[in-house]
Amino acid sequence: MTLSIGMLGYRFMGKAHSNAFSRLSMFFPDAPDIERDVLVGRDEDALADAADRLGFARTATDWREVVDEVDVFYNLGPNDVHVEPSVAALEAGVPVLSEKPLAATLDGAERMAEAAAEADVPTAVAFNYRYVPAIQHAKQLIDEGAIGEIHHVRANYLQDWLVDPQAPWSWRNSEEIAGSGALGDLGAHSIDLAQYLLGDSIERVSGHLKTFVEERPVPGADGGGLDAESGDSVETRPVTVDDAYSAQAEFANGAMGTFEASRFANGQKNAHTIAINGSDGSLRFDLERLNELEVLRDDGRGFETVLVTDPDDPYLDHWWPPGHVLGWEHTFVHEDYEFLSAVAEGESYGPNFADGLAVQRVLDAIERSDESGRWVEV
Ligand code: 4PW
Repeated sequence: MTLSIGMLGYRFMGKAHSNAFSRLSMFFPDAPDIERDVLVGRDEDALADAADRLGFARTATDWREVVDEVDVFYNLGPNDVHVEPSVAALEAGVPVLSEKPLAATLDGAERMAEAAAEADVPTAVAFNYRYVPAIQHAKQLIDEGAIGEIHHVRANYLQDWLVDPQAPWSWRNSEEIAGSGALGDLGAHSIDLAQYLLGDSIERVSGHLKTFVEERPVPGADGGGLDAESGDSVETRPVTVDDAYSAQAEFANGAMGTFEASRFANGQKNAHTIAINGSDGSLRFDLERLNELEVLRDDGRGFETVLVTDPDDPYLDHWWPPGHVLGWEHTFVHEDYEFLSAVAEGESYGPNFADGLAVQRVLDAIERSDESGRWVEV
């Protein structure tokens, strides 16, 4: 059986998933066969060029015409186009992977989760950092009880691509398109990781959002984004989302969470860290050193840096000999392997749209807390 793939979006995430598709048959021979069928976008020339580079057989400028013609639909567009195409695909019985956050609004995320609950097919929300082998190792340790009862989780996701006030505007700066800023783009990952690792949900939060620069130059032909050059346009567009957020959280089992994300953390490029303290030990992870997990056990030896690159570590038997490290792009290979296998086998998959909605409820609560100046229930 060959699964035909339709993919909306061909920039950053489009490249990441297309790269993963190319690696699948080479490194995961038991993955289902796939065919890159149709690439969807609005700009015909850019789309044709992208289809050529990313290996798609055909293109379409209207998702409505193709969403029911494929076996799997990848929705990698900006957040405001997650809802309609994904719901239409699910109504046609087509499994969907959506980029994160699940939607620009809580209402949109609820619609997606409802459509997923009604469709008898797997859905996925692209929380790719669950697929870092060191994170899966951390999950195993927590589930085995190696660090005991969890008291604290502390998660930061820090970038600095907007610290220059002349960094150009992009869709990530628009509330209408993105929903929120650092909160949804970065915080969604931390919140998902924390809830996943602890196997617990956040019940109430106190949040603070901040926008440091209120308008930015319109982008040049290449658009704005994480690697855009500073703009010199005198024309500007308003920034209508947060540049940074912080939040305190309480988990159902009583654990305390502290969260922060920023696009103004000067010198930090993609520093996604999570630390967990339990009654019998602690764990520390930093995405910029993603092959390592720092582990404190109850044996008096202090923190030990464990290199998670052995063949018996998660997914490592598919790659290279011990010590031959993996990178950011491998998380997408693992994610697509698991999702496409679930689709081929007709099995359930997680993180799915229900997990995406659970994160979206926390994002929404953090915004409500910021507005009211009080702790709020999720
Ligand atoms: O995972 C991260 C995202 O959530 C990415 O590496 C870049 O920052 C792109 O969007 C956000």
